[in-house]
Amino acid sequence: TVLVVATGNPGKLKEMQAHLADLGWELRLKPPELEVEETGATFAENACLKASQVALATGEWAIADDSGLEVEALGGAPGVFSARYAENDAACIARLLKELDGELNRAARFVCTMAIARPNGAIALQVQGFCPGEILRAPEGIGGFGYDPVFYSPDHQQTFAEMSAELKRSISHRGIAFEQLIPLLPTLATP
Ligand code: ITT
Repeated sequence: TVLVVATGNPGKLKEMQAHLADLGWELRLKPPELEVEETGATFAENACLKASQVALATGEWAIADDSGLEVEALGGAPGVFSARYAENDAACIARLLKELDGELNRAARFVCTMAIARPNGAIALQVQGFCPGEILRAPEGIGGFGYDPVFYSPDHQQTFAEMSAELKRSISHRGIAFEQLIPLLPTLATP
């Protein structure tokens, strides 16, 4: 069965493809011209919007990920605005570090909501994963994408950008969401 991966973010796409590899589904990329406006107020609303609209437009099953960083000292910002916090990843990190300048509370968490829509656009399932961490005062590491260089895991004593892709997959918000999603996939359709 075809499953369209409804993301335009290359970093996310790579991780989603790795999580979904070898499950028997025929993964397809979202047509690049197909862009969904994220008008929802929550990760769940945006994930469902993206999955539904891409499924409807392609007539195939679709999976979407809406994710972001919630920083305690910023009242949960940037949250659903994580991708739109600044022009690009480097500028997003620069803005975050500036907002947290002098702040001692560095607690944060990554959130990931994943939704799967049927070919008719109906949402078939939705899961959510969280990963706690701390925001460093300067970037460390070159792996991953987005806020990874400033997101430090106290458990593993490294940032998401310093750890291997395998370790990130096993502990990240996206990994935790996939842990819930993967056992449910066979109940939706035979791949
Ligand atoms: P799509 O909607 O096309 O999937 P997007 O980048 O707009 O791409 P989101 O609206 O879900 O996706 O924004 C998520 C943002 O949160 C993303 O751009 C990163 O800045 C950040 N983010 C999410 N997961 C991350 C991760 O694993 N590591 C670092 N940053 C992450």
